[in-house]
Amino acid sequence: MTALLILICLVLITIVVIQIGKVTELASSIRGEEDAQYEVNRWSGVMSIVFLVVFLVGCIYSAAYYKNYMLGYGPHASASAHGSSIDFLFATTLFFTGIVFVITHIALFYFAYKYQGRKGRKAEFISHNNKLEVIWTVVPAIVMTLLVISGLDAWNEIMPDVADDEDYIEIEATGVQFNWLLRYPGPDNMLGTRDFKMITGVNPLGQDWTDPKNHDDLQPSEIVLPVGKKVRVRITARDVLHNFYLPHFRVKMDAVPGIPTYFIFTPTKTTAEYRQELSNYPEYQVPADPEDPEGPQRWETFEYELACAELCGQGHFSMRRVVKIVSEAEYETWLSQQGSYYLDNIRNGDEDPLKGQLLDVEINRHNEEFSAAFKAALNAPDTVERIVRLNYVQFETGSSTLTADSKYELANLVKVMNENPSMSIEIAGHTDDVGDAASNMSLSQSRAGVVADYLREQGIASERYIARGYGQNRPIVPNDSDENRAQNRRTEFRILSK
Ligand SMILES: [Cu+2]
Repeated sequence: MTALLILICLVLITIVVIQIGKVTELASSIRGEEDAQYEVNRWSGVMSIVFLVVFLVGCIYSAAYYKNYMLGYGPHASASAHGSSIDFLFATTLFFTGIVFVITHIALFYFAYKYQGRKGRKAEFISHNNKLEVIWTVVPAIVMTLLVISGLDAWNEIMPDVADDEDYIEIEATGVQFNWLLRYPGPDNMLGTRDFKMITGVNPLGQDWTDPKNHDDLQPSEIVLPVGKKVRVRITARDVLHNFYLPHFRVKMDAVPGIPTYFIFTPTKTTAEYRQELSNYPEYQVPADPEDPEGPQRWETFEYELACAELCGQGHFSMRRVVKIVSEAEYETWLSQQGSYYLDNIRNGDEDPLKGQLLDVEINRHNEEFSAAFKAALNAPDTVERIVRLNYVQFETGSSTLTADSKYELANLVKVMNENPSMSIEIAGHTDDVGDAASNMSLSQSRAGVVADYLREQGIASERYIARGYGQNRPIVPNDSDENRAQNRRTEFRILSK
């Protein structure tokens, strides 16, 4: 039915158009064909001038009106060291192309008006004009050369890779449909190796866990960076083309599967500083949430952002990530709160090729724990609090044979004994309440004795320590669960004199 109606409409419109044409023809032949044509020419000429004025005024007005929406203008100042040179390049290009835009439009429409066909006027035939051709070739060539050279200059300034001796942070961003997988190098400042063949559900980047550089790598959900520090971003993709875009920092680079790219930039304004600048603009002095007029204003909730600037599929829009620029101290704090991806998600799981082996990162962490506990004990005001638990001194079940990994913790004990030559200690063994009290007592005694023997072998004078077993008499928590019993099975030492 609808189709039929549309068809009828089309037929009727066609008939109307044909009829109008016939009427116009008829009118022309009555008034004289030529005069009618000149009349149309004059009308078109006048309308060209009207269009020219309206169009140019509209362009200039809208450019001025929307100025604050453009990067580099109003509130959108750049927040990186190289950003201003890109903004300058854009402004310069806009200046020259703006001039050409205005001149060519004026010429186009004014000439159409001025040289319209009139009665008694005849077009002049010009085969060519050398002077004109030289002008319209040379002038654009000079301007283009200037623009290209200054563009190249800016590119060369922005794109060189970091030198080996430079102080910088390297992070990595991998585009995936539809997410950015971010990676930080951790305390060793080095990103571990990857291989796409190792990608699994729990190893989204295909990190090679046998590479120790991977053990401390972090995978945070947002980018946090210190202000004033050079950052090198390794950019890559796992499936299709993505684009790593930090608009406020004028950073934009394709993320290509199989071809790592990079971008180096130095943030110059913290998020807080940028918010302060935004607070000067009326468009940011409105409530961030229109539903909540009393809530924070737009400038207060502003965050820098990472976006994907390549239309990579349906969920493209969700590739937004928050970027925070903070002071060096805040950055260090944030970094120390991030857990290593490997230790939190892979360690001793099914996919851990190093299951059961003690790792350097773990040994370091144990050493740090020991140092902190020893320092606290040494400074404790009360002698009964001067106890350090040797968490990583462990024995084979039911025996007083040390496990191989106990040597690291024992080395810490030997170290502090050597560093504090007047210190004397009591080495204490404790068990849980499984089994009979008497055998627990003798087990704890022989375990404390093994630690004492170790100190003796390392050349620590024997009058500086005594070994005692307490059996199951001094639990630190009730023996009512496996975890608690494990806590009660322990070897510790008490500082008798400093
Ligand atoms: Cu994308």
